Amino acid sequence: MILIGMFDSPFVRRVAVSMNLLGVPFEHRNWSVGKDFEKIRQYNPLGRVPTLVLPDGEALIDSAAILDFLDDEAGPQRALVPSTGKDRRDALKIMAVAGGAAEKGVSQVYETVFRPAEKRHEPWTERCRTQMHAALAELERAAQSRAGNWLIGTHMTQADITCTCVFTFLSEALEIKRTGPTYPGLAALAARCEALPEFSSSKAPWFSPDRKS
Ligand SMILES: N[C@@H](CCC(=O)N[C@@H](CS)C(=O)NCC(=O)O)C(=O)O
Repeated sequence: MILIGMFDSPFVRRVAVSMNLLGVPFEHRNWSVGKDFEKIRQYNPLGRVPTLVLPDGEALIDSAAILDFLDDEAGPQRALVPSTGKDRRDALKIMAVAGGAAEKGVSQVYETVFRPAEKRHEPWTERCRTQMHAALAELERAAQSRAGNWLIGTHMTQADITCTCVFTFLSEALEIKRTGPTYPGLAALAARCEALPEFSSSKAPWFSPDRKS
């Protein structure tokens, strides 16, 4: 399988980490949504990442659909989202809140990357920031209520993976630690996950020790 997209995207990264945890090998195409837009569009009409190309050439798009495919292949015993009941509902809710925080973070990044300074609209960025911090506050409450444990049940689930990929992305791309409230419960969860090889093998360039900024 071929995973398209850079690991600075929390959506790409949660797919990569999930494939690592499930033992599904993949080839990685480190394509940028900016400069490699046309190449990505050959596999995904939206030109977005992640895109997962299966061995028969079928291309799956959107991380939620890709994660659903991976869980389906793994079977209910190994699936990363609990298969039924309250654990499933809770995991899906945490994933939705974390995914929303990531979208609001991505919107803030795109405001500076894709839009010239004179076309930026501060009230829109402020709205995104408010939504992102409200989502993080909710995730922080969940993390603190489960301190030292996984977010759901007794083992790592997609809730932990998604929260970690999103928290790491927001910490690094937007430096939320420097500019906003701190989230010690999420930071502890992320530190625990990021120490695992399944996470560390899919790190974005900003983790590089020689990164200057
Ligand atoms: N809902 C999508 C969101 C993916 C997403 O926002 N990807 C960004 C990179 S982080 C992207 O492709 N941006 C380019 C664009 O939207 O044009 C998913 O979960 O896969």
